Amino acid sequence: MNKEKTFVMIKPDGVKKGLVGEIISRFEKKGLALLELRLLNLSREEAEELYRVHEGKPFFEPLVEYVTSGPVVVMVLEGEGAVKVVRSIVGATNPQDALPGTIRGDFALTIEENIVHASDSVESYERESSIFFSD
Ligand code: 3AN
Repeated sequence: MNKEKTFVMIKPDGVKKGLVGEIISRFEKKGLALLELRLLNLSREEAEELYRVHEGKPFFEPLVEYVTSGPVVVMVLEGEGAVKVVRSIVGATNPQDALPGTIRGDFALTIEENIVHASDSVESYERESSIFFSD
């Protein structure tokens, strides 16, 4: 058994396009359990902390501006191999490389607005989820 947790954020474009239900439904249908769920507006500090690994890169500032531009939905999902399973449901970072059937493959066109963020490791999950959820 390799039951683990992962963190997902539906970005402002996902919320604006009315995809919250569709996205959560894909995770639920796969068999992942929804442990935490919040709709909120990210502060600049929260956005900078979430994307800390990208600090100094040319897309960092536009990325922070973008994720603070409207409401987002953050959640914690749990299940067997959740980190890897969720990344495969989400699809490649660049939606132009994301396969049809993945969230980015079906609903996004550009890397700047790629609908969802999902943790890339258990360590990232722990750091990212602690920004929004205690415990
Ligand atoms: P992922 O979200 O698939 O884990 P990361 O962590 O490499 O991908 O990137 C985080 C976010 O930064 C992406 N979701 C995307 O919005 C943005 N991003 C990453 N690479 C680029 C890039 N080359 N140009 C513009 N934005 C980027």
